[in-house]
Amino acid sequence: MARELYFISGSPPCWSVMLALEVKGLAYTPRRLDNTKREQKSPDYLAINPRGQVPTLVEDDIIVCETLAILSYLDAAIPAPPLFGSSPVETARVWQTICDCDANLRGPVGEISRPLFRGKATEVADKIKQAAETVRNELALYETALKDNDWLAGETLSAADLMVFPVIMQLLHAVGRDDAAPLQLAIHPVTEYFPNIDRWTKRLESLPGYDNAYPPHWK
Ligand SMILES: N[C@@H](CCC(=O)N[C@@H](CS)C(=O)NCC(=O)O)C(=O)O
Repeated sequence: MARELYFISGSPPCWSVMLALEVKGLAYTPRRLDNTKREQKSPDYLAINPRGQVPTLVEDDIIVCETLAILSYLDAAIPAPPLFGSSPVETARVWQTICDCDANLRGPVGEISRPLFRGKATEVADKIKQAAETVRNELALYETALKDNDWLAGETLSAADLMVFPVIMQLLHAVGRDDAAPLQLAIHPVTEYFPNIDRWTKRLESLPGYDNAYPPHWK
């Protein structure tokens, strides 16, 4: 069977799917789309994903769009290791963490990282600082959750970790830039401000296949 993943480098949802494929031990052909050329809006790609968004997983004639739909599909196809918990309460914790991240962290992280990646930090400094306050409050919750736990939602790695990790990595990549330093966002270095989160990111970085999923344009 031919398995392909369409992705844009650095896209957190794509990174989540790539990590899930590694965790499940599934080989695939990466199909990188160039956002600067708007390749995700080409007629060929729109025929696969009518919204022109990534990620999209293609397995022969099966096409799955939407990150969480792809993770659920992979988990149903290859149940071990489970990504969505092994008991009702674990499943609840996984979804709770994913929903919390989507509702409270993903947006403000984008408000920080987008202008920084585009070299526009000074122009929207106040907006970035405001978003950073929200993000610090969110990170404080993760910091507490990770105090006595290795993973975000249960005893083992789950879809919660795979969904939250790329969002936090995007943030850390952005706030670690030189032009973020004058903004004094109190997030970088993460070892100092959020040591439990730092240890958790290192746990994910040591997963087998981690390097295969790392955004190519950051290498
Ligand atoms: N809800 C979608 C969101 C996907 C999404 O926002 N993808 C972005 C990259 S992070 C994208 O495709 N951007 C390019 C575009 O919209 O043209 C999912 O989780 O799969």
